[in-house]
Amino acid sequence: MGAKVLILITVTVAMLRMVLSTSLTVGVPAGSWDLQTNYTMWALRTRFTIGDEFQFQYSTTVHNVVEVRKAGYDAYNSSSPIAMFLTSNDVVPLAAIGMRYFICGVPGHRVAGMKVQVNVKSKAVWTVRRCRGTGKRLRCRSETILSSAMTAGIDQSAMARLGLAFVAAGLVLFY
Ligand SMILES: [Cu+2]
Repeated sequence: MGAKVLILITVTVAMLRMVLSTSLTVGVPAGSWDLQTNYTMWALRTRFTIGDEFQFQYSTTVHNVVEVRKAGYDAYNSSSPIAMFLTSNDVVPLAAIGMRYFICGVPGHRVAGMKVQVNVKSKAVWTVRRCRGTGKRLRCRSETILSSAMTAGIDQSAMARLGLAFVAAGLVLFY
C-alpha cells in the first residue's frame, strides 16, 4: 500500500516537473534567431518563467548568441560577455528570476535588431484542493493550474487546464 502511494506521488512529481518547464524557441512561431524577427514583439507575447529554457536555432555560418549584461546590451557591446553560444542549437536555462540580455555577436547584427531582453518571473501556480468523504475515508484531489502557459505557439486550452490528481495524498494521511 505504502509503496504504491509512494510510486504514484513520485510519478506525479516527475510529471509536474516536466509540465512546469517550457522550452521556448526564440522567435518562434513568427520567426527564428535571424535578422527578420521582431524580438520586442516576441518577448511581449511570451511569458518567461523560472525553470523554462531558451532554444536559439540558427545557422552557425551566419549567427551566434552572446549573453551580456544590461550595459553591454544597451551599448551593443559584446566585448565582455557572460556567455557565448555557437552550436546552432543552443539551450539556455532560465534558472533565476530577473532580466537576461542576449544579442548576436556578428558585427552589424545587433544593430539590425538581433537582440532580446527578457524578464524571467517566478512561477504562478494555483492549487485547488477538493476533498470528499469523512474521517478515514477522506479522499482529496488537488488540481494544479498553471498561469505560465501563455507562451506563443502553445495550445493554451491544453496547458492551462492541466489537472494532476493527488488522490493518494488523502490515503497517506489517514492510513
Ligand atoms: Cu546574427
